Amino acid sequence: QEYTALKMKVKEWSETAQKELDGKLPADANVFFIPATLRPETMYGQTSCFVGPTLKYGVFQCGSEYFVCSPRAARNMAYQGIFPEWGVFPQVATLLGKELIGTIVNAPLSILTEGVRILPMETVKDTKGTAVVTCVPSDSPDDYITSLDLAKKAEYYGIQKEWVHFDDILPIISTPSFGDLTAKHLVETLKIQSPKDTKKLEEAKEKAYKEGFYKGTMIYGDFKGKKVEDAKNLVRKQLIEQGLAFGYGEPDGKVMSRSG
Ligand code: ZZB
Repeated sequence: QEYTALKMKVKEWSETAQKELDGKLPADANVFFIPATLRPETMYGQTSCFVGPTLKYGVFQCGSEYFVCSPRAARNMAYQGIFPEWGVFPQVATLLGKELIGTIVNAPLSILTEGVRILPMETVKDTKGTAVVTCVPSDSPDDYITSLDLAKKAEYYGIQKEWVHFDDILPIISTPSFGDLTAKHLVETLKIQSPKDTKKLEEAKEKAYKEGFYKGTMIYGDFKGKKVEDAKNLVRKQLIEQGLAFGYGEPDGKVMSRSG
């Protein structure tokens, strides 16, 4: 599974993270949240970035920079030549996802140029990607329903409703069957009520991937007018060339067990 690992630079830490990190990082450190995505062409529509509130995250030193992701992902990266020394991924701090909430990060290519917030998503898995998930409510049904839930129950989640940016979702991709806002269309037609409707969300995701990839046309960004099939790699290449992303491969079960 080849992901695009995006570099979202920290602009301002949450108060709890700031306290926890005090003395562990240089004051002017360049720190990045690293979400793993299969949809680089949707990055224009990022509205926030999710972490699992009860999951453990590490801050890892990578040359002169620092990455925030799951320890599992950092380990994998260290065996893909992403860290300067093979197999070495120095961890300078550990934080719980909930301590990171409210942090402001820069979202490359997003229309929200002032940055987006780190928000909680209870369904983030520790066993996939980097355990950091960038939120694109126009094209990801999971992101759409989670954003809706966060906006409705902002107080319960200890966040501000404005952090969710749910009100004016940017259409990025047009498809014949689902229109310009694929995720909204699927959540509504499949009657998905909550981020915990796992089965329906799985079905929605499958449908969104297929329709988007094979029939989608870009209606926003540098590759407006192009088919998603073509734009996907063009956006990925652009992000990598600008130093805003890198390739990250998910080792599959077989490879893992063979190598012990
Ligand atoms: C942005 C994005 C925009 C995504 C979209 C999807 C979609 P898959 O298909 O199951 O392999 N993701 C990544 N890591 C995790 C995790 N640890 N826990 C939960 N979700 C995770 O999943 C890959 C996608 O699931 C990734 O691509 C990421 O969300 C999320 F418009 O990044 B994506 C129809 C999907 N559309």
